[in-house]
Amino acid sequence: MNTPVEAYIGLGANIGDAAAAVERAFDRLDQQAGIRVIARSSLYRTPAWGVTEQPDFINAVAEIATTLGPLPLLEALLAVEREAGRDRRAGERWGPRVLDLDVLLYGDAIIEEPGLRVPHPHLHERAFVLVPLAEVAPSKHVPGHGPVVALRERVASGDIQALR
Ligand code: PH2
Ligand code: MG
Ligand code: MG
Repeated sequence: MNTPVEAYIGLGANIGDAAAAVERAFDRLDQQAGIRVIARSSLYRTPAWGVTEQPDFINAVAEIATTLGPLPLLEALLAVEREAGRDRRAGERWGPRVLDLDVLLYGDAIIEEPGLRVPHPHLHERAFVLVPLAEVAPSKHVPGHGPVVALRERVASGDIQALR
């Protein structure tokens, strides 16, 4: 067995019972072969970023330990999204979704593959990611950008509300 890698997953949803979808996704992640959930952030209600004319999101971050490589990890996330009812053919970029799972960080790796860029290309500028990430991994260093706490201090987060 490979040595597990510490990785961080962003969870988001804004269709239907989004909080329930995110809670369930934590469990489903933990049940995937090669993925163990180490820490769960609180759930946060966040205004939609990008396409703003859509319902607020529920966002959270999971710290995981995984023996999967980056692309098999992505495949496992997509499987959990599909199971939750996500149909990627129907979705517009940045549009509403029943569940979105993104690889934010994979160890200290920098990955540029078709379909997978790590660190997540917008991670350093999005409060809806940085607020939950700072809750579980404040001192984690984002390759190319610096410590999570420093990034989190730079973004406006007054409109983000912790739920539980
Ligand atoms: N995800 C997007 C686009 N906009 N806004 C918020 N608040 N939260 C998200 O997770 C989100 C978004 C595309 O993945
Ligand atoms: Mg996303
Ligand atoms: Mg995604």
